[in-house]
Amino acid sequence: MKSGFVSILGRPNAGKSTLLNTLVGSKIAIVAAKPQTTRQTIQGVVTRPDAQIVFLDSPGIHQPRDRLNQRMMREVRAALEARDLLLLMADATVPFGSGDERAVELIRSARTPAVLALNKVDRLAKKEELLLLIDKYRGLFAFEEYFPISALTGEGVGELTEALVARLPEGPQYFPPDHITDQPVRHLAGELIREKIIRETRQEIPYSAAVVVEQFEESPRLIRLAATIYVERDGQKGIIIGPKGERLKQVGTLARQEMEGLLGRKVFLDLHVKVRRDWRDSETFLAALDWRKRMETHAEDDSWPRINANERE
Ligand SMILES: Nc1nc2c(ncn2[C@@H]2O[C@H](COP(=O)(O)OP(=O)(O)OP(=O)(O)O)[C@@H](O)[C@H]2O)c(=O)[nH]1
Ligand SMILES: [Mg+2]
Repeated sequence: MKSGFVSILGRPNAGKSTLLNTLVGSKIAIVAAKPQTTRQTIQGVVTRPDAQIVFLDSPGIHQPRDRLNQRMMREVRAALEARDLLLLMADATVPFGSGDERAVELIRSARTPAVLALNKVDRLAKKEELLLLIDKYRGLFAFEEYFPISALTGEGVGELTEALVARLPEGPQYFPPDHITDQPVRHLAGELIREKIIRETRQEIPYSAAVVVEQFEESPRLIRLAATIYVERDGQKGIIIGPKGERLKQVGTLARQEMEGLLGRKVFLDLHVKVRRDWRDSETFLAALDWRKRMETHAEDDSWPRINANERE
């Protein structure tokens, strides 16, 4: 048995969360076409008869401007430590820039073997560009291997997984086969609401929205949840609610439908919008959003159940 810990790192929008979902075969991480979607690391576990890989999806590597960004970069740095392997992902459809150089710099500083995945090859018209890009990266750091992939279609993901397994040490199966993530269902539910907000709104709204699940009650056929969407300013509240409440209704419907599909149960969703001025710079508010901290406080509380593979539909 081979097993180990692999962090997925890269710039915002590279496709890290998409890859995590493809690897695990279930949607556990939210995905959106706008950068800085992922705010906290999430574990995704792949178990096969001969191997178990514990992946960690991390926020995009960027220059922090506020306290939320600083916390996100702290999550990135934590994801560099005590790993067997690092997987740097880059979007092969956008030109190499100084942000990519900084990402390589971070990888180099970790002193852990790293593999490079060049993503979104399904959208790449000229495959020669891949070779140039690989040369560029090779000049900056000696990656163990280079893989063109599409996290979206799954192209190249099998080869990548085999290469990762081959480089992992012999080890135990750390988690039972039905353990696919450390994230509680309650947090994923809040994240799905946030994903719909990111997709349904524009400009600064995606970055100004946070979701707190206030109530989460499970029964065999039904999940009842109430969540508050926090925005930073009064004007943003009106935008999220939309004319005649239509945008909020749309966000709620899309989130509910996806939750019902993922959890195989009917969901009652109650959404509210509140203003919490400049919450991105409020340490107390940011600490309250940290689901790992909240799980510690609610360790004995069954309103924070974990997700397991049995719940996949
Ligand atoms: N065409 C194509 N699009 C992709 C692929 N992988 C990801 N995407 C798209 O790229 C966008 C960003 O994907 P995410 O998985 O959210 O990227 P991320 O690296 O997790 O981004 P952050 O969480 O913001 O750091 C989404 O619109 C995805 O659908 C791919 O292989 N091909
Ligand atoms: Mg992400």
